[in-house]
Order: sequence, then C-alpha cells, then structure tokens
Amino acid sequence: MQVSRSLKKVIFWLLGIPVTLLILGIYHGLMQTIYRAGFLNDSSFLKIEYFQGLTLHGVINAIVLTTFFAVAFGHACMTFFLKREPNKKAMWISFWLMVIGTGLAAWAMLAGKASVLYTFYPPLKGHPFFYLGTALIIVGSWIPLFDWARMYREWRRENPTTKIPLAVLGTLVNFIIWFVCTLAVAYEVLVLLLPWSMGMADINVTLARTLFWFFGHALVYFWLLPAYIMFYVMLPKLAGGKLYSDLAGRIALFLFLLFSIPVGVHHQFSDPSIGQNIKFFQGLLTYGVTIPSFITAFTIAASLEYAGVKRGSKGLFGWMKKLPYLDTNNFMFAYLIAGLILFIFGGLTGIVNASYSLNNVIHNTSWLPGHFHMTVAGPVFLAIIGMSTYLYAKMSGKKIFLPKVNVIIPYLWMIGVLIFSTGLMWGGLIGEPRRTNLGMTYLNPKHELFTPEWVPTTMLALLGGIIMFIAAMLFIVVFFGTIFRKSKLEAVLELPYSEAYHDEKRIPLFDRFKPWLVTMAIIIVIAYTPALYDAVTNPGPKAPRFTPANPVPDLLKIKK
Ligand code: HAS
Repeated sequence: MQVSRSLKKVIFWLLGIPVTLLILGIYHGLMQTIYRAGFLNDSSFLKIEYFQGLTLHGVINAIVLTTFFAVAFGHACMTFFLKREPNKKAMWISFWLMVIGTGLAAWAMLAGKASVLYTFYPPLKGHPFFYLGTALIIVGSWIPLFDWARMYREWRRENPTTKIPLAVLGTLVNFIIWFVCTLAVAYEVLVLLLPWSMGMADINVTLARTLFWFFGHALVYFWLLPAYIMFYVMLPKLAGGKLYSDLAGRIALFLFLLFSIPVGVHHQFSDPSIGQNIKFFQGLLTYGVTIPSFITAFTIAASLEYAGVKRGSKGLFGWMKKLPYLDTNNFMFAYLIAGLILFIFGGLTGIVNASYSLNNVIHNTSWLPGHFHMTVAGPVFLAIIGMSTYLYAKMSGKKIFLPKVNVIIPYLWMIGVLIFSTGLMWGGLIGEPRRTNLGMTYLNPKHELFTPEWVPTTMLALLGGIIMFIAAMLFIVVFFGTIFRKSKLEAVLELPYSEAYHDEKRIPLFDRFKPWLVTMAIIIVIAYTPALYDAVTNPGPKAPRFTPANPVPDLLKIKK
C-alpha cells in the first residue's frame, strides 16, 4: 500500500535513530564481557567506567531501541491492517518528545552523571536530566496509543462484525499494558526521584523499587509483544503455511493484558519489606503469565509443522528440516525462528526464576543476565533488527545490502547468545554475581585468581559476547548498507500476513476490550494494594543519595 511521505519519514527516523545508538549499546555489551573476564581495566579505556558502560548498554538496548521500534512497528501495523494513517501532528509530537528525552538521558549518561543502570533504583542517584529524559520518552510513546484508538474506533464503525485484525489487537494490547505500567514509573520518576535527585526531598527506597517493578515486569512483555505479533501474523506465512488457530492468538494476547502487570513483586522476593503472602500470590500469577507463552509455543509449532508438511516433509520431526532457514528473499523467517529457538531456553529459565525457593539461589547472580539475554536479546532483539531492515527496505524500495550475510546474522547471533548465556548461568549457579566487576576484574593485577571457578564461566561469556558483537556489527553494515543504496523497487508499506488454518467464528468476548480491561484492573488492585501498603508503611531507613564515582575506585589498590 502507498503511504504518505510524512508517515514514511517518521518510521524511518524511529528505526534509524535507535539503530545508530545501538552501535554504542552493543560496544558496551562486548566491553562488559571483556571486563568481567578480567582483560581490561574499564577506567583505562575510553574513560568510561564499568557502571557508566553498563547503564549505556541497558538504557540504549532495552529502553530506547525497544520503545522507538514498538512505536514505529505500531504505526506500520495500524496503517497497513486498518488501511488508514495516524494523525500527522500526533505522530510528530510523539516523535520529538521521544527524541528530546533520549538526548537528555544520553547526555547525562555520557557525561558520567547518571551511572544508575537501566533500573535506576535509589539510592543510586542520577542527574535530573536523566529522569526528565526518561519521562519524556515515556510520555512521547503514550501519544500514539490515543491516536491508534481513534483509528480503531473509526474502523470498527465501518466494520462492526469483522474480527479485529490480530496485529491490531496485539498493538493495542501492548500499548495498553505500556500505558498502565508506565503510570507507576512516571509517578516514581516525577514525584519521588526528580525532587530527591535535586536534593529537595528524602526517598522511600522500597516504594520506589515497588513502583519500578510494577512497571518493570510489564516492560518485558512490552518488549516481547511486537515479536509475538510477528510470530502469529507473519511467521506461518513466511514458513509457507498458515496460522494453526486464530483464536489461540487472540486468547494469548488478551491473557497478557491480565497477567503482565500484577507479577512485578517476583523481582522483589528478597525485599524484606514486602510480606510473604503477597509474594506467594504474585508468584502464582507469574505462572499465569507463562500460559500465553505456552499457548504460543504449541500454536506456532503446529503452524510450522503444517508449513513443513506442505513442503513435503515426512515423519514426526521431518517438518523441522523443510523450513526455509536460509532463504535470502525471505530473511525475516531466519530472524524469527532463531529468536523462537532462543526463547525455548529463555522461557524455561524464567520459570526457574519464578519459583520462590529457586529464586533464592539465582537472585542477583549472573544467572539473571543469562536468562534475559535469551529473551530480550533473543526473540525481541532479533525481531526488532530483522523487521527494521525489512520495513526500511520495503518502504524505501531498496534492495537488501549483502543478502547472504543478512540471512546468516540471526543464526550467528543465536549461537553467540547460547554460549554467552551458558557461561553466565553456569557462573550464577556457582555464585558469580551480576552487575559487578569487583572494582574492575575478577583477577588481581598479578593475574592471580580470586575465584578460579569463575574463569571458565567468564571466558565462555566472553566467547559468546565476541560472536554476538560480530553478528551485531554485520547487522549494522547490512542496515546502513541498505539505507545508502539507490531505490530500484516500488516503495510500499507491505507486511506479510497469514491465513488461519482454523479460522474460528467471531466470538464477541475475544473481539472486545472492555471485559478484559475490567478484569485487568481488578487483578492489579488485588495484587498491588497490599504490596504498596507494605512499601509505604514499612519503608526501612531513608537512603542517602549515592552517586557512583567516576571512575570507580580500584578496590584492589584500596585493599593494599
Ligand atoms: Fe524474565 C527477570 C520470570 C519472560 C526479561 N526477566 C528478568 C529480567 C529481565 C527479564 C530483563 O520470576 C531481569 C530484570 C532485572 O534487571 O533485574 N520471565 C519470567 C517468566 C517469564 C519471563 C516466568 N523475562 C521474560 C521475557 C523477557 C524477560 C519474555 C524479555 C523479553 N524473569 C522472571 C523472574 C525474574 C525475571 C522471576 C526475576 C528474577 C530475580 O530474582 O531478579 C515467562 O514469561 C516465560 C514464558 C515463556 C515460555 C517459553 C515459550 C516458548 C516459545 C518458543 C517455542 C518455539 C518454537 C520453535 C515454536 C514458557 C514460545 C520450534 C521450532 C524449531 C525449529 C525448534
């Protein structure tokens, strides 16, 4: 379909800006593995200290890239499936708020004034611009939801009995989750953190953490749902088959609306201020949020099996051999399937985390980054970078630069993540902490080992990190190589979409938002009222502000 120049421009910038910043984000990812393996002293390199680099890595990759992409992909899905365009003014206001917000936060991080990590918990204190920047990114990303809701209502009036397109349902569910969960973090930033960072007030650390995690776990589904839209709507078609059940997709998406938010306390199982009962309840709800992913696993596996059978496969697992893994003209398949394979392990390790007793073993160890690199750096990252290249190339009418390299990238990345996460999780199980390099390195200046058990684990993570870095740099070459080519094809907005094998009749419950929104609100109130009550009434000691030194003092020298 042909779209306006303005929409094209917004989408191109929303894709291009975070991919440019990604160069910095990925570089700092590699540096983490190098520091942790003990090969470099961070303060000696580019004058960026460990926590500053880790903050840049987390904020650019997990907040900026994901949010910009979700908005760009949302514009594309809403326009393509509803056959109408977003409001120009709203699009540009949202875009500029996000860009200004990113600029403020980036300045604070690069100047070494906000080395507070992507979770920005107090008492780590950042420059007010960091918090203001984050708030602007969030507010900017709210605007499209209201405009898309208008587009949806218009479409609904014209099509009262048609099922809402799955991609539109997914986009709206995702941004409703995002809107509700970011209300908590907006409160945390504007009412608690900003005045505290300016020295105007004390802070209740437990309340700040609880509000952060109200947002923080839903955030991971905000990252995930664009990938799920691609799995349900596009992957079966790309595989050469059909979506096994349309209804399964609808149920899964609505279940995310119910369970994404009231589970944040599973990040606080070790926080003493929050009571056992509420931890138990939110632990149970966490198992609830795995259900839509299990539905997805079975539905997508069935869809892929159908595609394999259509391609002539034989036997129980023969379909796996028949899929178009290396088809350069159909490269999105490679990006999506590599992400799905990683998510099998990312999901299973999530279930380990959700168990209260096992959580005691792995909390705050390097197991955790092992888990989340197989989720956010798995299906999420691969879907984002693959779709960024796809959308850009289609909408600009350009051919993909180095198509054979492009189709290898996701598998190279997948191998890197599998090695990297194995190293981290193995290390975590034998006590290797996350988010620290013990003052630079696990090795002392004479290269005598502090903890010999962590040498193979950090080396494995380093090897995986190097492979991931190479894959990411190849992506940068392909993405910008495509941008700098001359347009030769027709420039259109075109997204692949699958027919359904079981195209069930329209069931009003799975075509309306109201009953789900009401249930969502009830569960959130039940799950979060006692947690917030505990946080307010049992805050623990007030925390003094703490700004990490830049560079972090060398603990080894201090010891001597
Ligand atoms: Fe998690 C911590 C529990 C999913 C990200 N998680 C984190 C953190 C991040 C994160 C970033 O309960 C760290 C936060 C921090 O900085 O402290 N997580 C879960 C559970 C799930 C889960 C139960 N997490 C995710 C996703 C993420 C993500 C998705 C990002 C996108 N997580 C936790 C817990 C913690 C946690 C605790 C806190 C730990 C602590 O102590 O700090 C579930 O949603 C997972 C369900 C998934 C599945 C897998 C389904 C498999 C599919 C693939 C099928 C494959 C096919 C291909 C069809 C059940 C869909 C077949 C074809 C072939 C050819 C083979």
